[in-house]
Amino acid sequence: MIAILLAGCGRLGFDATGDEVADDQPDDMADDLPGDDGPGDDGGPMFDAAIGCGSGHDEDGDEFADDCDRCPHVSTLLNADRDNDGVGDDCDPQPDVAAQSIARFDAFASLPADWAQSGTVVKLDDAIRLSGGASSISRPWANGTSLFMIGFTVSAIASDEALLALIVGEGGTPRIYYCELYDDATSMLLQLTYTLNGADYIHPGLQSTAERLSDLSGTLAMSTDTSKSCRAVLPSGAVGAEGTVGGITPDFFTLYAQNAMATIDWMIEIRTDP
Ligand SMILES: [Ca+2]
Ligand SMILES: [Ca+2]
Ligand SMILES: [Ca+2]
Repeated sequence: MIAILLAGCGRLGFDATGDEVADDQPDDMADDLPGDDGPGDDGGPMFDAAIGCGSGHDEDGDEFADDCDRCPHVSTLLNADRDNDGVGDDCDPQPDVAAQSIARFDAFASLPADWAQSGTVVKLDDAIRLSGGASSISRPWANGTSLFMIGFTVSAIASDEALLALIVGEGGTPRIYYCELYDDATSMLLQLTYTLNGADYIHPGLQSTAERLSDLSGTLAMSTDTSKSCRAVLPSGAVGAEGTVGGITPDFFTLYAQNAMATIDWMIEIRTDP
């Protein structure tokens, strides 16, 4: 009864986990559960105020603001991070190795100025839309090990070959590689693709998918580790393709849609330190 009364009075100093750190203190992640501080005043905002997070935007709706959220694209109750590297367990490619950082998260509540646009790029409410024959946004990216991931919806495709791709490459050269969902108008593949000359396209990794690209929502992720990988999580489940890509030292990253109307809800880059 005492605890209930305290909860009803704003929970000042209340300690649900009994660890002698009040819920509203910034070091008390364990009991910063959404809802534990009362309606409208629960774990995320309380925590945010405590450590000064101020993005005011919560892409995944878990009440941790994007800039305080250790997986800003994955709704989680605890925001737990057991290796304490700043990337939450639910999105850390090595959750027990403290080597990752969130290098970039774009919720596309706005389109940051460092994205260069090409083709038809439309800013929506909390998303961007790439449409037409060939549209993209690009920004500089130094070669290294990163995991790029997007949340997307493709609402329509042209009857021609359509694709949605994450691309890295060397500016001013044809040397690029893709992680792409490629619909050839009869079926769809998840492909790791590269070209060194802009004419020959090689697929070191390739998997068929149950879905077609049109009317499809999911996530698409590319890892730029030594062995490159491309992975999609689709309504039918996860599909992956990986292989070796040599001879490319990327200096840009691109989100690209061809013959497709693709809405990109968010993009995250999780960097792994050497
Ligand atoms: Ca959040
Ligand atoms: Ca989250
Ligand atoms: Ca971590």
